[in-house]
Amino acid sequence: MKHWKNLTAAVTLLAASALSAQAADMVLRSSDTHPDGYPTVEAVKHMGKLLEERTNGRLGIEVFHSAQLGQEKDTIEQTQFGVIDMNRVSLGPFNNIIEETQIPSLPYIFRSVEHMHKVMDGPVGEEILAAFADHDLIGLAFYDGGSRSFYNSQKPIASMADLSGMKFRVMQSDLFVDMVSALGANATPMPYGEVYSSIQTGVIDGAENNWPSFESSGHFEVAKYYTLDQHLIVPEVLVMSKKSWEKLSAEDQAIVRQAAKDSVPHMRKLWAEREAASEAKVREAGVEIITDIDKTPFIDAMKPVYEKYVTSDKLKDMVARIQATK
Ligand code: GTR
Repeated sequence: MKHWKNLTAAVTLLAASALSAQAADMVLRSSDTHPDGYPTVEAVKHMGKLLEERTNGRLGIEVFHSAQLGQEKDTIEQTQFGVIDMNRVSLGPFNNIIEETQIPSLPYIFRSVEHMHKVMDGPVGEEILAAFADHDLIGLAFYDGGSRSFYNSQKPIASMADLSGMKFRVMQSDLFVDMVSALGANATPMPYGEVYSSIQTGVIDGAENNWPSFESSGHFEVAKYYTLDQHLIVPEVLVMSKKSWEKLSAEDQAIVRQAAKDSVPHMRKLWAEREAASEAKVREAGVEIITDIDKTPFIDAMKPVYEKYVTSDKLKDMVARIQATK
């Protein structure tokens, strides 16, 4: 029921925009959960400008930010149906449907953001993008999502023992539920848009995210302790509906692919700026930042998660290639 209500709202909004959009002959409608000005939103707008320039206005993009078209899981389905043309999402909500996306979503798989860039810019990244094609989607490019750490409203957390029994929201992915359980805490998968009020009312003790999301969502107002355990460096992905893709000529498909790739350096620049600005804002608000933590027990605790999710030879090989990437 809720699903259909969301779908109806999205269709109404998209129909209204079709009447008003005049910048380009074909306007691709793109969804994002983040507010206007967030690096992912601005990067897709930048891609839209490149498209307009390169097609003399035949193609353009309109970004529906702030979850106007719904929460990520619902918008993914709508993109598969072709109701939404493009979507910028975390890889997390794809974990239960596209097994390859689980690999860069594994805790502590990347040693650093630089390591993640190297992997996702290379053959492993291309293989993961290609995997979307079996699910009515076209994987276009990866964006940055920094590193994710736990925050909560209760107490400073500096060790796994401190996490014990606490309740954390995770993205709707079984892998993240198991990650939190392996650390001795309880996971509640829920849409991003419900996290603020759930922390405020005590339904959960906290959640986990990067600096820009912790800040832009306002979660730092209700969760005053942020522990930089950096358990995840999950890339974000820009996808297109296969239905919309098939309406384009081969030439335009190539232009769309290239414009998506060309938006990545712009995104990375905006990301670095926003990370610093968000950190400053959160610190200024008096959030206690816990940096003195030994990550080794956290990393060791992830062994059963790897054993459960990295099962086939294909996935094992992918993990090995990531670990071997210098
Ligand atoms: C953000 C990410 C979003 C969304 C959100 C979440 O960092 O950019 O796409 O996945 O986290 O936790 O739901």
